[in-house]
Amino acid sequence: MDAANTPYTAQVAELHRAIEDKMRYAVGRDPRHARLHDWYAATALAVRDRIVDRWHATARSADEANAKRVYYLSLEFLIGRLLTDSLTNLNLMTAAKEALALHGVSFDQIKDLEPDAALGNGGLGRLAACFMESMATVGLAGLGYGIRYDHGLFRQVIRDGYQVEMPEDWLVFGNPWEFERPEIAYDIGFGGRVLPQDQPDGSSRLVWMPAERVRAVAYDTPVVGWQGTHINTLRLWRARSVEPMRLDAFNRGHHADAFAAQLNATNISRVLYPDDSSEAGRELRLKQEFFFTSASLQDLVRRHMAQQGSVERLPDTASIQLNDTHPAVAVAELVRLLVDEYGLTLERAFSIARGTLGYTNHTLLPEALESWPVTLFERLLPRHMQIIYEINALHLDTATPRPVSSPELRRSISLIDESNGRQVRMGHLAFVGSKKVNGVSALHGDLMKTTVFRDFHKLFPDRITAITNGITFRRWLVECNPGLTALINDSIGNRWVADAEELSELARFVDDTPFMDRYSAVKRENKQRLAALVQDRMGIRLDPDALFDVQIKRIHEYKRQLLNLIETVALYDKMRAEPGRNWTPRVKIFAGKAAASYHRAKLIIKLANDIARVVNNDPVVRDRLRVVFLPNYNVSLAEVIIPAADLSEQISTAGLEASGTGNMKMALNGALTIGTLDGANIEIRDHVGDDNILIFGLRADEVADIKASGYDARAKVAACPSLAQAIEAIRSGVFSPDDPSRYAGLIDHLLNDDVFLVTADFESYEETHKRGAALYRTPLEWRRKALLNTAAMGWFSSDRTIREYARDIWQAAPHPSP
Ligand code: 26V
Repeated sequence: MDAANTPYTAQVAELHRAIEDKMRYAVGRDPRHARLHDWYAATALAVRDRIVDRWHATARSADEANAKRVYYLSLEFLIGRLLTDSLTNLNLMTAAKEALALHGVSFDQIKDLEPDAALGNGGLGRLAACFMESMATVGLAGLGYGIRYDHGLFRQVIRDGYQVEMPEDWLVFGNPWEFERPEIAYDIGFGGRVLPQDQPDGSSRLVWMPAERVRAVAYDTPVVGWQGTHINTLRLWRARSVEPMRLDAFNRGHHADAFAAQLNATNISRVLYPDDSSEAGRELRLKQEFFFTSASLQDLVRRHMAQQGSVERLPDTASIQLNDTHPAVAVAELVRLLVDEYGLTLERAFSIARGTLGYTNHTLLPEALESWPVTLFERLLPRHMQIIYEINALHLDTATPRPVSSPELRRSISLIDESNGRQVRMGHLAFVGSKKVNGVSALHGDLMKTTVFRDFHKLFPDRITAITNGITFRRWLVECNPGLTALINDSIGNRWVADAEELSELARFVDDTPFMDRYSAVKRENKQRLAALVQDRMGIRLDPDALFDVQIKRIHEYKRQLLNLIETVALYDKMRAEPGRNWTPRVKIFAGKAAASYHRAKLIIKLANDIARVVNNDPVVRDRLRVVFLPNYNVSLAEVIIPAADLSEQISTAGLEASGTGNMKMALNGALTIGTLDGANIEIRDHVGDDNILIFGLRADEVADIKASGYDARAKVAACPSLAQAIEAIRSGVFSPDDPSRYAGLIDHLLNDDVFLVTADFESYEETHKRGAALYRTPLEWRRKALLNTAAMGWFSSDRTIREYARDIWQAAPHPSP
């Protein structure tokens, strides 16, 4: 059945029937006794059926067109839910709602029963999910490769104000969106030795004899593009043991031993690493990286061989994008496959690899740059270690445009860091093995050239590019904000969904009162929806007319939730000191997870909750200030918060947030940004204009200067009374009477070594907040600026980002819709 060509009433009837059939024959339940979860499962399966034919047709069309394949290798895909996404992109949402209603079931009741696929930590993983959807939308033959974790990112519970991590269990009720492919499986080796082996022709070559083998089994999930014209694949690998069990051990009564290998193997795809943690160097993580990289490369080389018959043309038929350095071992693994399995010379193999691979860098933070001890690498991947040495020699002696003779330069660009007990530098490996290395915003690209990759950039001046991130407007406007979508469609039609720059047409409505009234009404409804959620989950009542001031993202010192909290306290102090003043009512909304091992970030969560408790129980500020920390931030929660935001907090220390994408989502949904000139904030300002954004604080170059000359936080605090007072309140236990010294260490650290320049930016931040609050009191001005944000965000569609990758990195073109 082709949904697009079927009349609406027939669509409803067919879906109604299909859901009932799925209920009986796939879920196995009598519809009269079905529970809500059964209705969710039956609906998802019925929708999946409507995907499959076009999915197969897309694959055939890509084959027939001989389309260049784009492979996106990522350890993280932060997908969220798929029911609303699939129905929207298939244009079946209204019909599905009606079909369910005929069964006496409301769509809104079942959609929340779908667990989030939370196979990612934050921005990097969500970007991968947006890219998959945009590749399908623009018609690229894109295929995502990753790991099918049994458990995604931990569920965050707030107990007594503290974050507690609970295991996440998204697969307990099964996953209706995926297809297991037991026949698509590859063996992945670990450990063992590399031995010379005599060949029949008298020559000798090296052969890797792994000590251990683990099997990677494919699970495919269709990725539906807008209007369902192209449907691509996300292929996730699950680890199985090569042998199901050891029967001999079992028969001897050694029951645990009989399954030991199975357990060891399956551990590889057990859990997602909470990546933003400071501890690194765990063996299992390196195993995960090699596991999915090797399976993916074996799979794509096999596909290429089946179609082309020779590995030589790989760079013409395939582009492989490495999402950060997590799959950087691909450089060595692809060379190994080409040399050891296809008999190429190392030079030829390396040249093919470099013609095929691209690498995206997502952070400049030194502690986040991956490196592995040579000893660990050698033990797990002995053949790859040899190949990396050979690539290093080639790169240092011959492959660079100029011979690299200075020992200092050789040290700085070597793949091996000799200064730190010998480490393999994965960023360097990815750099030398890629045709292009890209940053995720203009500023980030520039900083890559002057900081981490400075010496590389001198040697390879054409390699670094900057392609600014984007977001898919289907999920981050059409699906999460139906009210605004309807208003936009009524005003300018719906072509903008595929051609986001058309949103600029909205600018001509700024003085159109009926339109603007509706725009305000939509925002208010979205705020009411969020208020209802907060009331329901936390028992806190929010005033939908207050300014909703939102900071939602991973908790990290560089993102400076602490700056926001200190400003909250300063505002609280002022409201208490002058309760009679005409304050702008404000709700401070926080959400985000901290890495389990990141103690200071977890203490910041506790501080947010402590401040919330005191403020929300203080009758003096009632109805003017509320503080909310919403637990368990994930994609689904973001979909409720973002449409309700008035003010978007993007306040990282300039130079440290590579891009940000939450900034784009909130601006698109009509929030004003309060932000530093960092990452994509700079480009958001360029698009929305200086008048429609609240910029404050030091710029990246000023941050660098201040850090170079030494910064004295105490002097700064002494000179700013509101900052001094807020800090003293936190330090002395005003918000932690049960344990007055709880925050003494946190505040001392801030005063002694304010690494992220919280105190340096405070005054300017507080001042800018005051401007924002004043502006909010002239609602017509505020909403005018909000609309101009929505209207100016078209460029930040991930469709644009993907087209730039296709043109500048992948040299890949869309193939016709099937
Ligand atoms: C990882 C780590 C690990 C060690 C401790 C410090 C630390 C800090 C950050 C990270 C995350 C690195 C990868 C990442 O998620 N980067 C984000 O990528 C987004 C998509 O490009 C981008 O919008 C965000 O600005 C960037 O932080």
